[in-house]
Order: sequence, then C-alpha cells, then structure tokens
Amino acid sequence: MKNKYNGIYVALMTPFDKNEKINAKALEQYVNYLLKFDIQGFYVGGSTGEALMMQDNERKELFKLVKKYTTKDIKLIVHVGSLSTKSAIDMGLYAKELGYDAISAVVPFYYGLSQDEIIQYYLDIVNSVKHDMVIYNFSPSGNSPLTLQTFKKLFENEHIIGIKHTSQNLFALNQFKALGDVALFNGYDEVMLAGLSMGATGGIGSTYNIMPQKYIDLYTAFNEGNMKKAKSIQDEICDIITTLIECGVLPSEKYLVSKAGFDMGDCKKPFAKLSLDKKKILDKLYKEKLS
Ligand code: MN9
Repeated sequence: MKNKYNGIYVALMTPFDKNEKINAKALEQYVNYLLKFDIQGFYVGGSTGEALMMQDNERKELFKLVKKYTTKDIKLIVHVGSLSTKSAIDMGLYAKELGYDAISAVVPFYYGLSQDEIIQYYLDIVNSVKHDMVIYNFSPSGNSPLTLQTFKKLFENEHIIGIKHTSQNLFALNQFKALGDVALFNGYDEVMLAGLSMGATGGIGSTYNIMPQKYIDLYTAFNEGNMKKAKSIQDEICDIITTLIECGVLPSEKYLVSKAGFDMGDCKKPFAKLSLDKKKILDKLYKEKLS
C-alpha cells in the first residue's frame, strides 16, 4: 500500500509581522488552535503559506517552527518547490532531517519547461532527498499541464506517492486511477465534493484555514454516502469562496483568521492591503457565516 495520506490537510497560512518577518508567537497559537480539529495533516509553506515570496532560509525557519509547534500526531507535508532544482533539494533535505513525513513541489513555472525537463526536476529532487513526494499539480503560467503520460513516468519512482491536484480538470483527476493507489488531494476547495466523487482521497486547501470543520464534515458525509449533506456543505463553502474571490483569497483569509483572534498580519508584498470596502464585506461574511 503506497497511500498513507488520506483526509483533510490544512494548507497552513504564515503569519507575518509589520516587517514581513514570520510571527512565531502567532504561528504557535494558530497551529495549536488548528490541532484541536480532527484534521489529518498540514501542508506547510505552499501557495497559501506565501512561500514563493519568501527566501529559502526564511522557508526553512518556517519548517522548523511548524514542526516544533505540531505537538499532535498528524502528518506533515512540506512544500519545497522552487524554480531552482538545487534550492528545492536543499530545502527537501532540511525538511527530511526535521522529520517531515513528505515533501511536495509545485511544477516549476515561468520558463515554459518541457515535460521531460519537469520529469527530471522531480527525479533530481527525490533521488537526492529520498523521501515521499507529493507532486503539486498546479500550472499557473509558462507550462502546459502535465500529461497522464508524464505522471505515469513519474510514478515509476518509488518515492513519488501523491498528487495535489489544483486544477478544475476533474477528468484528469479521475484518470490518475491508472497510477495505482496514490494519495490524491483535491486542490480547489470550491470543487472538493466533485473532486472526491472523481477519485480524490483527501484535500489540501487554503480556505480550510477559515472553516476547517466544514471540510471535515463534508469529507465525513461523503465517506458515509450522505450526498445530500455533503452537497449542502459544499454549497455553503462555495458561497463563502465566492466572496473570498471577490475580495482576494489570501488577504481575505488572513483578515478573517485575525478577526477570530490570531495575529496573522498582512500578506507579503506585492499583495495589497485590504481596502475598507472589502473589510466591510468580509466583516459581514464573518458575522453571518463564519462566527
Ligand atoms: O492550495 C489553493 N490553491 C491555491 C490550494 O492557492 C492556488 C486553494 O485552496 C484555493 O485557494 C481555493 C480558492 O480558489 O480553492
């Protein structure tokens, strides 16, 4: 059995202070809060963690802190993806040494690499780090989406054990069943139920930060075959995400979690601070649907 990573994984936010430095105290409080929920793990230092705006040494500092604050036996997957293979390997080795369960890396973007170059990127990382790897299947710019053929080649490697599928293409997600028993995480929270129906074995999401219990309940309802309940939770989630998208997903999430009592600070630049108008919309959302 290859897949030991089912369930609900919160894509952890990183709290920053006014100088864009990690706010360790807020991070500890926030991690402690999330550990009270019946989640299966954290996804550390991904898009939601703002890692792509952080220096490698700052990312390593985050890995160290989250590992230290996670005092409960849940799985920890850490994102080490970088445009540089060398950096990804360096961060991967560090995370493995800290005791992370698995590493993950986004498809290297920007340069429009070929499928072969991308395959080599992942093989170089796992052959050096020798640790479980979850491919972060997200192609924001530059690359064409990874093909099933590419995934088949990647999964010949014993260390490559999962996919975080951040794509609305759920037919592609379903086709991953050809890869065998892999950890298949739904990536877009607004299609969580659809993703589960098409074969996802869990989810990694950003909006789990503001409503973890809804995802736990949706996942449970789905596994119990209670589709009516699962659908009604997904509908509630989609209404909330519609507002988040309108106001900007990451700054809104930080604002909402700060309202709940954790000092998350602002997103790193170039993210803008939320306008007063957007804050008002989010205040209403918080009051009516999240508190
Ligand atoms: O990690 C997140 N995707 C990205 C997953 O950040 C690219 C999602 O949780 C989205 O933020 C969410 C809203 O679109 O589904």
